[in-house]
Amino acid sequence: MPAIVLIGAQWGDEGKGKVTDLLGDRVDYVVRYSGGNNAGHTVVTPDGQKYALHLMPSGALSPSAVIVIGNGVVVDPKVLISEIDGLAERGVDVSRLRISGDAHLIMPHHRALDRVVERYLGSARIGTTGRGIGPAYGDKVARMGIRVQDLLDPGILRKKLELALREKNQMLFKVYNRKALDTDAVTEEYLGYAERLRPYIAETRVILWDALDRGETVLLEGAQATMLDMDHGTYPFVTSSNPTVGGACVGSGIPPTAINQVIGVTKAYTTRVGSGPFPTELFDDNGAHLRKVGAEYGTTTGRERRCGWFDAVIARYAVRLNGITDLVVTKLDVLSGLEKVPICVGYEIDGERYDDMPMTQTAIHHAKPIYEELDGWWEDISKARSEAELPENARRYLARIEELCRTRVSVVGVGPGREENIVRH
Ligand code: 2SA
Ligand code: GDP
Ligand code: MG
Repeated sequence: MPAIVLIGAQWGDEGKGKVTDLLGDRVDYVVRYSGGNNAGHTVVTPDGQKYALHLMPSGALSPSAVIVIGNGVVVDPKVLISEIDGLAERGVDVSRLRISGDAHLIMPHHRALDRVVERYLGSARIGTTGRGIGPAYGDKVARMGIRVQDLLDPGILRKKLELALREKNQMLFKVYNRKALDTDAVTEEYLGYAERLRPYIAETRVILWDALDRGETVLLEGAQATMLDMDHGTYPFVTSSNPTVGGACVGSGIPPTAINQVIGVTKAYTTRVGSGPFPTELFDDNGAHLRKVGAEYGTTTGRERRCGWFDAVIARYAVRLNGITDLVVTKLDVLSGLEKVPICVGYEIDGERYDDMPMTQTAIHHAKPIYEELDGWWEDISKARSEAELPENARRYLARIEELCRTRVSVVGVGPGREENIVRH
């Protein structure tokens, strides 16, 4: 029963979409298990076409896989429908989509609250994507959420919406000075979406269990990443779900015993969007090099990504936390042309050395990176397809990452294209 989990090992945008696409032909099912349309995965297909996917699993671009939106996802139906239509227009067969009836819906009040709460937080804001993710998960946990299956029962939909909007309109929106939302209008809007989504709604757990029983391969595709995990990341500067390996089981209904490979994706350097601690962040020309050469702008919001050196403390944390069996190091090509490529091997916090993540948020905010300075390389490596074709210093850099993370680097990305990789194992 092979299930593979794909996890972001940093703060997101490691290139997970490209890796899913790469695995494409080997997998029969691709499942999104957490997050919503805050995610942004960029895939460049062999014919040079670029796709930016938000809710649809990246497996949508491999022609045969069944694509599943699991129960752990929060679905903005308007965004999903426009993504379905956009892919269909470009010739992608979207009839392979299955959506769990237990996935929660992002409602207009969630999007409104996401924005006003960020404003309310001021300088303490999280830097969310503004897509309503946090408030939707908040209502899920408070047992006030509206689920995809509720779209199939107009009476229930209206009743649940009335309840949710009474609370939002009479309390929260008053506090935040927002105009009340109209139950009738929202019900009508969502019943329209129901008609479009009805053919795709299914009991996805049984579909996946049956697939595993038949020996088919299921890929659980992560969105966001380890350091954005609600429990294991840099709380409160995290997303409101569990992108880590445990979240893959919870958000899909697949048991942990079905998982036999955990692929972690990391960039050869580090980026982060939004607020929160980032020990190796660069504010100099090197940071500007990484942003420019790596085209580090958000796929969903277009925000500039913060850039810094590779942080082995974080990468090792992700390896241990998720049980990563294979590491994919993307964007090694972006480091070409730098005199030195430092790797952070530990932190100095208030005079003490840490090789692992410190316990408190305050300590992480005070962490100063301890660097090992490796020599850089000048060659363009985007044409390399085997390790032997890499400059010696690039090989040394990879070997050091492997050593520090204590897991094997199986694939190295040398460009955004589907074929721009070195497969080592
Ligand atoms: P949210 O909207 O509640 O999930 O935001 C909470 C934090 O999670 C971060 N976050 C992300 N970080 C990196 N990439 C993400 N997806 C997009 C992309 C981001 C974009 O692929 O580029 O376009 O801006 C993503 N989604 C959420 C977010 O920055 C907050 O720090
Ligand atoms: P995801 O959220 O993890 O799927 O990643 P994103 O798609 O948000 O961001 C990763 C970006 O890096 C995308 O624009 C990819 O096309 C690009 N990319 C992926 N792998 C490589 C690589 O090896 N080299 C370069 N230069 N770009 C890459
Ligand atoms: Mg992304």
